[in-house]
Amino acid sequence: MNNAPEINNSAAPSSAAAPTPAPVTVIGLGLMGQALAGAFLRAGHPTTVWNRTAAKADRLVADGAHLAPTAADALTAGPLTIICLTDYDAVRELLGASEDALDGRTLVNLTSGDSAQARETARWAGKRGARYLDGAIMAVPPAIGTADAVILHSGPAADFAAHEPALAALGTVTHLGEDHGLAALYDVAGLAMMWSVLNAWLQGTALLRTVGVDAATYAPFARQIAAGVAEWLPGYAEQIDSGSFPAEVSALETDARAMAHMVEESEAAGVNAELPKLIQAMAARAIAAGHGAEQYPVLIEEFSRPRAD
Ligand code: FVH
Repeated sequence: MNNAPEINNSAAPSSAAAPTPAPVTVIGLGLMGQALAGAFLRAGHPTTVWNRTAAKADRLVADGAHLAPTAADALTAGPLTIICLTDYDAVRELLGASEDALDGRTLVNLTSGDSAQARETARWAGKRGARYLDGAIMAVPPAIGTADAVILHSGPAADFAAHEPALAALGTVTHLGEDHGLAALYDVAGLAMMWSVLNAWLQGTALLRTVGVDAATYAPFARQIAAGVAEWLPGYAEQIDSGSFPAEVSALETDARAMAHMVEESEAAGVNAELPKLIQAMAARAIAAGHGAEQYPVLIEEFSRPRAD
């Protein structure tokens, strides 16, 4: 079954007669909230803003935003409110103090958090009559308002569809599914990818620096390897989804011998060997469980359960 989310790359302007931009509210004007409100303004949306520290709204007000005197006023200024605060505790504190303003509103919470917090906040908001979408921003503030800003949403599809034209002003917007926790899970999965790639690069860089190869020299080589490995993902995903791991290019026990070299090189060079040893230990467990002749993605079985000590 293909559950791939639909990606709507609709940040680019359309030549068709555009509907009048809907009013939007942005609560939270940190680095990201200011970028979000700025993108709405540039796209022509009447934009109401509110921030605990009001001075952060100054530039946006100069650009045409309306500063609401209270968070409750901001929430009732229009049908759609985007919230982007430090964390979910701040969101619940803020919304809890404005509960009466929530009935009939749609909230899109782009604050980072985990899936349990997203589901719990959706339940909480629903009990107060609000429609709720959770979201995750996979971009930095300068990218907001361009197609490079990928913003993931989860929650009721009808609520996403109702506000997609406005949300599209922020970037490439995607609806992942009805489960409110999905956006947060994709966010964490993306972070796992990002940090794993960076950690692998740092490991190699640390090794090469011991012989005088600087980071800038290694970076293009590392980039080529990362891009090449990325090409393997669709085929490896098929193996994982089918539960069959034939060694088409390399067996795990072959990889494990290379892992031993990585540990030995790291230790001999006097660089940190924790990460290579962790990978080696996971492979050793899979081999001990009889998977040595299978291909690398068979390690999904190690990743899919807590380590049994
Ligand atoms: N900045 C980024 O690149 C990342 C990209 C990925 C997604 N994150 C998430 O976005 C959330 C906000 O991040 P931010 O960069 O805008 O963060 P700050 O600049 O620190 O602004 C924080 C805002 O939250 C307000 N706030 C905090 N606590 C409360 C509270 N108890 N009541 C009301 N507002 C609160 C804060 O207000 P103030 O300090 O200016 O008065 C700021 O508006 C975050 O989840 C990232 O993980 C951004």
